[in-house]
Amino acid sequence: GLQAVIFDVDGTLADTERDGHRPAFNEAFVRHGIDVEWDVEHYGSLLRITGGRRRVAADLTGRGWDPDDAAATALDVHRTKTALFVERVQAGAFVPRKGLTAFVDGLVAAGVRIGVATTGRRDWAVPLVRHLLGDVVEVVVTGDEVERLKPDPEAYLLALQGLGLDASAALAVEDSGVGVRAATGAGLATVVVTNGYTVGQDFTGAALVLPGYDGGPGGGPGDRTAQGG
Ligand code: XBP
Ligand code: MG
Repeated sequence: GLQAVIFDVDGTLADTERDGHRPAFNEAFVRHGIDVEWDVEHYGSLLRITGGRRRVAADLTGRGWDPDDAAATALDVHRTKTALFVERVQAGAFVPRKGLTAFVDGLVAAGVRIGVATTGRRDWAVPLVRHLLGDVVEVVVTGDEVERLKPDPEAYLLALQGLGLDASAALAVEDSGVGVRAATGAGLATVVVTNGYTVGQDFTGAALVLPGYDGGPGGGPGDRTAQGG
């Protein structure tokens, strides 16, 4: 039977992208004197590029920057962005998605173990996971531990390894098409809990697609406002 559930972080545990990472990137651009501001819609389209550093580099290259300059600047901007985002996490700026806490409590009560697989940076991901889920999480795999970011399955494979389980004994919970490819690529049955940025993406291979943890509409953070998708 089911022995563990492995959760993605961004968009799955909390609504961290639109009002979290995005403004932190924008503040980092300001601090580095770069005249770039990512609005909600543009950031949504950039989310197909995983990894904040790669996302910045791709955007700058798209604006005509030399690729080497873009890569070097992305490294600096992303370092600043990470520090800013850690501050937001420490300030308690993020809350669990509606219904998540009850869902996880139910799993733990049923003896199901909890893991996390993100390819975001460890500096912010570990404190955020502790803040959102407390100490029920046994294994946290982050972008610092993998060679290849999602949609590569590496993060999920490492999480399974950390739990000592085969994919057949676990379930993944994701919010995005990129995440579904990573999780199913690791052989995991995958439940998608959509949000405003991800609803309508290609979830081919997912076992189930839900609008929220508590079933009904309004269960997703993106339901607070229209975000496109
Ligand atoms: C989410 C990402 C990350 C975050 C920003 O990854 O793609 O890039 O948007 O975090 P996942 P960083 O789906 O694996 O959670 O800036 O630390 O990359
Ligand atoms: Mg996600």
